[in-house]
Amino acid sequence: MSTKIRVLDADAKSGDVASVLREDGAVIARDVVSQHGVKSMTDQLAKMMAAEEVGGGEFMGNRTKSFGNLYSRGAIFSEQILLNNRILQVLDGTLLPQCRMGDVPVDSQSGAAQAGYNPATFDYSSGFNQPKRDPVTGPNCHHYRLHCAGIIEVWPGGKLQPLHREMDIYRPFIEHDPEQPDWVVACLVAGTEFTAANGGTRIVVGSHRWSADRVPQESEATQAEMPAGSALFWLGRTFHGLGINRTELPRTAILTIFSVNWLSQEENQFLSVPPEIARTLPEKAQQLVGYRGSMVGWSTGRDNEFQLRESTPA
Ligand SMILES: O=C(O)CCC(=O)C(=O)O
Ligand SMILES: [Fe+2]
Repeated sequence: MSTKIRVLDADAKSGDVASVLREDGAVIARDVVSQHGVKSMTDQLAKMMAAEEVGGGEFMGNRTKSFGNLYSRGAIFSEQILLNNRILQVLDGTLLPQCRMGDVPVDSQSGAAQAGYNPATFDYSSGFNQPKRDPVTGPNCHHYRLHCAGIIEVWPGGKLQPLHREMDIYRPFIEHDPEQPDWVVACLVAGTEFTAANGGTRIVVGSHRWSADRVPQESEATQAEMPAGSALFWLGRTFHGLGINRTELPRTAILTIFSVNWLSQEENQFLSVPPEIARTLPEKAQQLVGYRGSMVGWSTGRDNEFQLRESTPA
């Protein structure tokens, strides 16, 4: 395993991106969003960002501007990120849901393109006696959905963000365990070029497999360097943090973190993207925001697949 962040080109198979992510704890996939897509997203937020003061507090390094509620700020974000097949396929390959969200490549034998339910499913109709699952092959959840999402600009000056794991928010209820499956995956789309000089995200490659007591040293981190439109993925168990910007222009990240459906979302998406806004988004985006149920998350009178719909009376 390399200590550098491996970079896969636009023509790499999503399955290979997911394999590197599972092996190294982070990976860069090039050209996941077009330059036009990136510009449309950053333009949409430009006015609001311009009105914001640089700050953000100690954990963010004191020189950032950031906002959550990303998917309530225009359908462009859903179009570019939540409906992005390459992103969804990488999530399918790491969070291992029963309900896949990306298109499955055409099966060379049957010719059938299979999307949706994984054949190795939980079968709730047979009661609660589910067979034991293999966490390495999954399924590890019924579906996955948004965990938190926003834009982060790093401005010149500031301090290093402490190296942290996204899973730390669940401590002490869930402690780091290198044998755990992946329950949280971050997908950061570069809104500007990322360099070592402008605060490219620091990643401690391989730290998802470390024992719980190992403390990361700054010298073990490598910075993500990539052009705008590339995506940096990291696992919820990988140590990382934003860097210091030593240039004159801000560095912009469009950060979407996803988690398995049975964990509580970090950002309360039902407040951030309330039903009246979610209804304006494509149905797949509504599911990914969290308007979807299973044995967890049901609501009486609602279609579990698309909970903004009334269910048809039996
Ligand atoms: O923007 C970045 O480079 C990473 C930010 C991050 O990891 C966080 O805020 O939790
Ligand atoms: Fe983070």
